[in-house]
Amino acid sequence: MFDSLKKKLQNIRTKFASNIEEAAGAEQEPPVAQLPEGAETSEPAVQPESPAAEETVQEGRESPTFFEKVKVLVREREVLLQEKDVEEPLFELEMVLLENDVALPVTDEIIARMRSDLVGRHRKIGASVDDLVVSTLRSALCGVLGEGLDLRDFIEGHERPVKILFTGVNGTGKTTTVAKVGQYLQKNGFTVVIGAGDTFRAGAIEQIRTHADRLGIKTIQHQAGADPSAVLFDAVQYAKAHDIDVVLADTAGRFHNRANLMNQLDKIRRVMKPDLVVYVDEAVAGNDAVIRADEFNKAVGTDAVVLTKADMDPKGGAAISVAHTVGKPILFLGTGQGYDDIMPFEPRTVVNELLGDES
Ligand SMILES: Nc1nc2c(ncn2[C@@H]2O[C@H](COP(=O)(O)OP(=O)(O)O)[C@@H](O)[C@H]2O)c(=O)[nH]1
Ligand SMILES: [Mg+2]
Repeated sequence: MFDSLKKKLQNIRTKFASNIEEAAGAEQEPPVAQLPEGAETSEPAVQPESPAAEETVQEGRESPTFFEKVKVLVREREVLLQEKDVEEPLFELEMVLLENDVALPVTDEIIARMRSDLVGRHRKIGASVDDLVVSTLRSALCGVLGEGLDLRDFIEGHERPVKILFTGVNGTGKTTTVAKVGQYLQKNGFTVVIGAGDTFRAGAIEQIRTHADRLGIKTIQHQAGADPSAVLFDAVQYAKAHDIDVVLADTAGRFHNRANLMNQLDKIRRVMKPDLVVYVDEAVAGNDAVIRADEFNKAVGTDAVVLTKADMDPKGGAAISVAHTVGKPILFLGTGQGYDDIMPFEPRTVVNELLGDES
């Protein structure tokens, strides 16, 4: 997932780090070179950090060890970066983001955040300059990814049955996502019914029915060609009668600019009264997915986004851009064709994945 972007970000990190190291070197002597002097003069310099360190100090040794002093000196290094110190890596970062399908306004936002975090401020450099770079990059990326949305919390906070409508264009993975979300919710202790609301495409009812049967989820279905609002109304009635927690509504693919299908969606919304309208698109579509999601939201409203096929997307641009562009959170990433291949979108985890970092 996002391998091309990950690799490029790794290179950019090195670039930033070497520029910052250079700027810091120009400002002050390297800390190790200062050590002999500092070691003699800074008497009570050490604040023990770990219980082990505290023990050693309490064991009667009055002055800190050589190693502890190095740590303190390194930790206290500070640098005041100027625009010229980061101009080049910032430009490279901008290019990398754009090449990897991050939308222009989102790229601008990330660069602006990085610049304001780095330039003209006294920044402490810890044991490694890379830590400073990573934390700045992490906070810029988290800034554009927003908060995310935990579906379990959403369901807990709403009256049952919670009605979730899945919509978007054809072939992006709506039906598969409905099945995956069904299993995810079952595993999290919720009961689920699926409404087979794609009555338009040949074979669509059988497709969702097959998934649901495999997962032991009840499907409410009508004949092919039936009015999808009637099917989904029935699914909601079924859930009410059987104390089901969640109704998942599959629908036919549609474009926001096709009037008849959009009118049909309007009717579905009026009849089913969804608590959550989820727009599904594929991460591999990059900027197209972001533009479609935005247009869809403007045309009919969207509460959250699922991006499928993230497993096939080396770039990650849509995943980075869509929440900021549409102003709605990403709910899940689809990460494969199996029912388990779904990942709740937790911005920090995704950023850690991008930065190849577990912390
Ligand atoms: N690799 C991959 N394929 C997916 C994912 N989600 C869906 N698909 C595949 O995309 C194709 C279209 O999926 P479908 O659910 O029928 O799309 P719909 O037309 O929007 O309902 C199917 O072959 C799915 O197996 C995903 O996250 N990763
Ligand atoms: Mg479908």
